[in-house]
Amino acid sequence: MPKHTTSQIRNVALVGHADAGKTTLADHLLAKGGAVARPGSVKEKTSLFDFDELEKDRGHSIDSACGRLSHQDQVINLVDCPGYPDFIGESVGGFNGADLVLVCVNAANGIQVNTKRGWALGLGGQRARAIVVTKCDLMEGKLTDVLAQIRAQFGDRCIPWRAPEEVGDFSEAWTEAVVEVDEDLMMRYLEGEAVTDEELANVARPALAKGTVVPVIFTSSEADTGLDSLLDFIVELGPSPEDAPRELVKEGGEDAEAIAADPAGPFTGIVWKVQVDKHVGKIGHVRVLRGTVKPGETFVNVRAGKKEKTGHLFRVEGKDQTEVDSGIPGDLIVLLKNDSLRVGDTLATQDSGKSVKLIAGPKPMYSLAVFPTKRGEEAKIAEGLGKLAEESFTFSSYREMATHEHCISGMSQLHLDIVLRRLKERMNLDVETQKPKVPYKECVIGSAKGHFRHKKQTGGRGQFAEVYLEVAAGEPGSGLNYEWAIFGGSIPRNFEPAIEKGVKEKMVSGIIAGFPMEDITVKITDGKFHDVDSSEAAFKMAGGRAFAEAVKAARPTILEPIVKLEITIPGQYMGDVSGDLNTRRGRIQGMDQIGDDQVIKAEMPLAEAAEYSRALTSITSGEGSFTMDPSHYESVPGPVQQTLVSAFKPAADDD
Ligand SMILES: Nc1nc2c(ncn2[C@@H]2O[C@H](COP(=O)(O)OP(=O)(O)OP(=O)(O)O)[C@@H](O)[C@H]2O)c(=O)[nH]1
Ligand SMILES: [Mg+2]
Repeated sequence: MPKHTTSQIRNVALVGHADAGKTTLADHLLAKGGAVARPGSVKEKTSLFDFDELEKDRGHSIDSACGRLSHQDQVINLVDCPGYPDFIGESVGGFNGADLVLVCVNAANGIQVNTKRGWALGLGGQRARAIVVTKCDLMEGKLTDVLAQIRAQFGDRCIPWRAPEEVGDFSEAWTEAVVEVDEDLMMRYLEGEAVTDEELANVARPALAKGTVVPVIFTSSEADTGLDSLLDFIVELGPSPEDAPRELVKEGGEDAEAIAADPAGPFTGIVWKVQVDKHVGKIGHVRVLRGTVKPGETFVNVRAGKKEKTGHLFRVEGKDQTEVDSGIPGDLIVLLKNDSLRVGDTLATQDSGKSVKLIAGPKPMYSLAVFPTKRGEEAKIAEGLGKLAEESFTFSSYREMATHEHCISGMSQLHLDIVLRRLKERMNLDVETQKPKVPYKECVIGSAKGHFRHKKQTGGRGQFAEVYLEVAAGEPGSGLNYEWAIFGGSIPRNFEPAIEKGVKEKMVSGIIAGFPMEDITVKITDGKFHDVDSSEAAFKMAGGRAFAEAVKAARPTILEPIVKLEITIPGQYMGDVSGDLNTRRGRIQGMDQIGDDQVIKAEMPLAEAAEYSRALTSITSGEGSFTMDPSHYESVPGPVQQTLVSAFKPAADDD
């Protein structure tokens, strides 16, 4: 392949639902472009894109993969993304690496969950999109139905491009849509003047880039139809990196500044994919946006605030790496051994305080707590999971402070299974998983007095301390409000810290159900001491026990975290979803209709939300999705409190 310039590059991501035939299409396009002698095959486990053993085993894609071909003297980089919604994070990467996204629709199955999600990912990012109808061989004679479904879902801007005859003539609609990007041309068109083919061709590219038109292309890899048209489309209408400048923004999205794809400018790039290889180490896939990268150059990772140096540069095709001598704007290059890189990072010659605006993925909503199967591996596991999180837009690993558990979040059980399998394969670390603990809290809603007299005489020096105190509910967020109200020296002041320590220890370990206690006022009112037998230890003990006694009398309550949910479902599931919310102690707060979808705003106890991801998937056959954010704490209902209290086995107090 001869050397190319930026305007000759087309970066194309293939997204859509599982089984749409994306990988097969990508393999066939490579063969069309002469990059391989004959197309690889998913079925025969020879696909250039599904090269991973796990992918071969399962017969579908798990990771995105790259291929490269040339057509009409242009270079086309293909990024094939997996279609299972569990792996949508890979499509997010594809969107961030590419300038054109092909949303693939299986002609036989029509619009599916991940077709919609793939489509929706592009909405915030102004990425040019086209729809590729695949497997048309299975639906001959019925393609107008397929098109009708696409237009009903994604709008009338979806217009066939060089479609088979049976689809009909859409040239009028096409003209109407593309002239919209050019005001003069649109006026002339509306006034009935002739618009030349050349004029139309000139506005088609900007129209696609702006999304005023979404071409629909009909293909079949099996029957070899539409593939040449698709390649023509990519090079003729698809945006080059120059047509689709990205933006640098400050945190929060302000002060947007377009990044011109200038090979002479200061280097700016975005890490759109990261892999950690057992042997090679970290592989950072970088889309060059500006400047020319060469080996041995320093750059800064803006997020990490870390200087790094490029080593040898590569490009990747399937599982093969080829060394290259430079990367110009638009190139997808690979950096090795730059350890600070994680997906979404901005790399630049100099840190300008701005990062490349990203297309963000959905927040991962399915969480598990992980535990080592071998003792002493906690730190290694946290590190390993942290590395895996660097690879994914939709996987996170974190320590939950409130429960002291190490948790991971992803899109689904399957997604987390695959991540943990990698932890095992690459780092030889085994874990067990459990539902994460709910960070309950204890508090009191009333006030009460407490008293404890600690006295022990076991020969020799005894132990003595007596404490009277009062507790009352504190302001939310106030923690412990500790007051010393001893007058007349019934307890010498030097025992004050010991009593406070006794109270604090009880607050940490919890009193009625083992959860940390919050927001309480404790007033030490009276007590007794003994010149010889009183000690700090004795007062700590007496303080703690007096506190526990007072709390038990002050209407102790368990608080649970409540989360806000925003649930998006196709309208027909409304009844089932709201019925199910009721059974999970959910409260609907509002509803909105967006297109065919219903968006439900609701609150739900976190304890019930742990299983919600699974429940919603099963009620809506995978079509529903939701986001979850912490909201506030509330008292648990009586029966829940009883269950939690009776499950608690307090540690024996050592007298
Ligand atoms: N009839 C027919 N079958 C096809 C065509 N293209 C692909 N297939 C078959 O459809 C199945 C799925 O193809 P893939 O290419 O793996 O689909 P995919 O979209 O990459 O699936 P995921 O990786 O799970 O997202 C395979 O068995 C293919 O042989 C086509 O044009 N016509
Ligand atoms: Mg695939």
